[in-house]
Amino acid sequence: MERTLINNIVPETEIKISGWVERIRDSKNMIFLVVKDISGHIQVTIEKASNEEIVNALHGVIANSVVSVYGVAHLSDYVKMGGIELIPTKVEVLSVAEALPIMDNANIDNRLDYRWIDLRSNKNILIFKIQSCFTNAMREFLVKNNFIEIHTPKLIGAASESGSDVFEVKYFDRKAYLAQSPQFYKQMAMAAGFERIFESGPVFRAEQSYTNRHATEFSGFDIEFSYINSFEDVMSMEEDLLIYALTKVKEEYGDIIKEVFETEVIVPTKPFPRMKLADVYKEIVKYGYKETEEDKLDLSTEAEKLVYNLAKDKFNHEFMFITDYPKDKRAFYHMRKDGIPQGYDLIWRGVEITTGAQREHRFEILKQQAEEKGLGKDVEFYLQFFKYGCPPHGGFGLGIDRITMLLLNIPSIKEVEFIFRGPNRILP
Ligand code: AMO
Repeated sequence: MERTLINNIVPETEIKISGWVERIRDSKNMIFLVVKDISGHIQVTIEKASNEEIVNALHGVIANSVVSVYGVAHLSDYVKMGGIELIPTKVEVLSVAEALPIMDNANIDNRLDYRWIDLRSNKNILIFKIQSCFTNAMREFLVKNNFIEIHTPKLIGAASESGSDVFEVKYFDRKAYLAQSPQFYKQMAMAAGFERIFESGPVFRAEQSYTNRHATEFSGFDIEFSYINSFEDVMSMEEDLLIYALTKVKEEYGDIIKEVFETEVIVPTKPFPRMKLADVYKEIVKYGYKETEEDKLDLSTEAEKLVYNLAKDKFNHEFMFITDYPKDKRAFYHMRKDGIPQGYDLIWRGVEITTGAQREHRFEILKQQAEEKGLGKDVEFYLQFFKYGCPPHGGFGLGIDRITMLLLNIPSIKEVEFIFRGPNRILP
C-alpha cells in the first residue's frame, strides 16, 4: 500500500502513514500514539481490548521510534490535533529508538554532537525549508536572467584569495588546497566567454575564528558577469537578486517566520543605501563608537553592528553597501580607480553578507597588483586567463549561512549550518 502524507489524509478512506512516534501514552484501556512526518502529525487511537496484535507490536516502543500505521481516519470532536484521529488495523514498527541522549533545550554544542536528532524538531526542519526557498528563488532569478550555473573544483593547486587561511591537503606526491572561494574560476568563465555565471558550493577557510558568524566550511553563492560599466552594475544586480529572493520567502513563509522566529521578512527597496568606509566611521561616533587607527582600514565587528543602526536611522533601510576601502585591505583582483578599489561589502542587519567588485581584467595591471601583494608565483596560472582576451566583468559572493541566520534572527551560524564546521569541530 502507498504511503499517505499526514496532511493529505482524507477521512473515511483506507490509508497507510509512516513516521516518527512523537508521543506514546499507554493507559489502562487505551494507547494514544502521536505520529509525525514531514507534513504534520496525527493522533492514533488504539483500544487495547480489541487490538491485541497492535498492543504486542507496540511493546517497548518509545518516542522517536519509527512506525507505519494502517487504518481509517475519522473526524472527531474530542481530538485536538486537527479534529481527526486514526483508528488502526495494523501497526508495523520499522525502528525502535533508545531514550534520547539530548534534550531540546541542551546547549548548541551538546546538540551538535547529535545533530541528526537535533534537526528533527519542526523548527529546525523549517530553517532548511526556508533556506531552500531562498536559494531556489535566487537560482530562478539568475536562470531567468541568462546566468549559467557552473561547478568549479574545490581541490585546487594554488591558494585562492589571499594564501593565508587555506587548508592544505595531501595530493598524491604534492600539496593541494581546499578552495577558499570559486573566485579564480568564476573569472575564468568570463575569459571563456560564458558572460554570466553563478555557482553554489562549499567554501573553506582555515580561520581560527570563534564568533557567531564564522565557520571553517560554509555555503557560498557566487555570481560573476561580463560587460559591466562599473561596480555600480554589480551592486544593482545584487539588489535585484535579493529583492526577488526575499519577496519569494515573504510570500511563502512570511507568516510562519513571524510566528516561529518572531521576526519580520522585510523586502528591501532599491537602491540600497551606499556609504564610503571613512564616512561610516565619521557617523557611527554618534552611537558612542571610539575609532582606532586600525579601523580606518576595515570595518571592525563592532562598527559592522552599528552600520545597522546607521542604515535604519539615516536611510530607513535594512541593508547598506560600504565602498571605498583602502587597497591594502582588498583583494589584488579588485579594479582600482585613482587607487581606490572598485568594490564593496554589503552589510545586512549588522553583519557582512557579501563582498563584490569590478575585477581588473587588464593583464599587465592585474599582474602588477598581484606582485604588489607578493602573490607572483601562486597566481601565475590565473593571470594567464587575462592574456588572450577577456571582457570587463565583476561579481560578488554571498554567504548563505549568514543570510539564513539573519533572515530568521538566529543568534549563531552553528544553528543554521546543516552540520557546523569550526576549528574545534569536525564530527559528526
Ligand atoms: P569574502 O571572503 O568576503 O569574499 O566571502 C564572501 C562571503 O562569504 C561569507 N563568509 C563566511 N561565512 C561564514 N564563515 C566564514 N568564515 C565566512 N567568510 C566569509 C560572508 C562573505 O561576505 N571572492 C570573494 C567574493 C567576490 O568578490 O565575488 C570572497 O570570497 O557572507
